[in-house]
Amino acid sequence: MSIFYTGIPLGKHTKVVPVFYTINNAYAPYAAASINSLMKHTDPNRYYRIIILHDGLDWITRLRLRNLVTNNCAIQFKKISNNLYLKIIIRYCLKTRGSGDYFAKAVYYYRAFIARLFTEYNKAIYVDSDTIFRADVGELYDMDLEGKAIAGMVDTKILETPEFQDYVVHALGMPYTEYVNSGVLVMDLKKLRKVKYLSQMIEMIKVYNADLLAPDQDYLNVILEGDIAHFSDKWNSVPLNPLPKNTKIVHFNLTYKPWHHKNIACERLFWNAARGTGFYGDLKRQLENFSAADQKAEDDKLSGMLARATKLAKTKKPLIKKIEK
Ligand SMILES: [Mn+2]
Repeated sequence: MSIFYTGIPLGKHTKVVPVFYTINNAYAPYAAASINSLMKHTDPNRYYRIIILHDGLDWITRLRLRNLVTNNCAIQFKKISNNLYLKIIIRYCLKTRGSGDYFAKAVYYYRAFIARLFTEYNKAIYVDSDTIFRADVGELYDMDLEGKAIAGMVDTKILETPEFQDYVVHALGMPYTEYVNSGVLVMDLKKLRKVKYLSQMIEMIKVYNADLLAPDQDYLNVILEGDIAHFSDKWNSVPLNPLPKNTKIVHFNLTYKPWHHKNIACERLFWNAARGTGFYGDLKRQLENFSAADQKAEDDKLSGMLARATKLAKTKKPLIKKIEK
């Protein structure tokens, strides 16, 4: 029996869909809304296992998250700690700027541990906490990866911003038309174990020590270049108004946060999912308390990112490279 056994028998449910989130206490309210929306779109003939990788959640947060589960779903928590690789990542995060609060936290790197830590699974979904489901995640899970290590959505934000395009081409040394957003991923865990994804990333951190724009997402793209399948943006869509009918996951990426700003497209979807999670009041307070100073900090961060993208793109050779063995 796995040490993660949660006590809920599989019974007639034969198809288990493992879905990973990586969060800390601060991200828990958004993850709760995402999980709530996921639960509302499950297939009764499937069994879902939500696995939360975290750095220490307080008991009330765990309780609220546990309370979200329904009949054919289990939730389990795994604290990532006392790990040599994690120590290297934390040291790296402290030394480098990354792109500020949105990306630079060590918690984002937890997704790199999934294949290595969860050898009982051969395939899994990873999803950011700033997402809302409008369809069964099992449908995405069933996607045929055709031998590739992961599947993701080519980053639309990148495609429309020349500064980011130049960054990907020059600083990462890859075509920007191949660069995926890491907010929603289908992972072939067997393949990721085979290519030693995590140790490759650690090795590159040690060798290059590069101050990248979207660190772990950049590593993911460079390490797995050519080994990435692409899915449609209906599975990882920025909030749009009107939202195309067949959109299956809305990703409130970058500054599109309904808990910071009013009149964000698709905000109703978010608030409906947040209701009943136990975090609704906290989230409403975040919205009310978002100040002019917070707004300025956000604007500065975004323009700072563009300026850094331009600066980093001037490099003569890529800032990181896959280490061939
Ligand atoms: Mn995100």
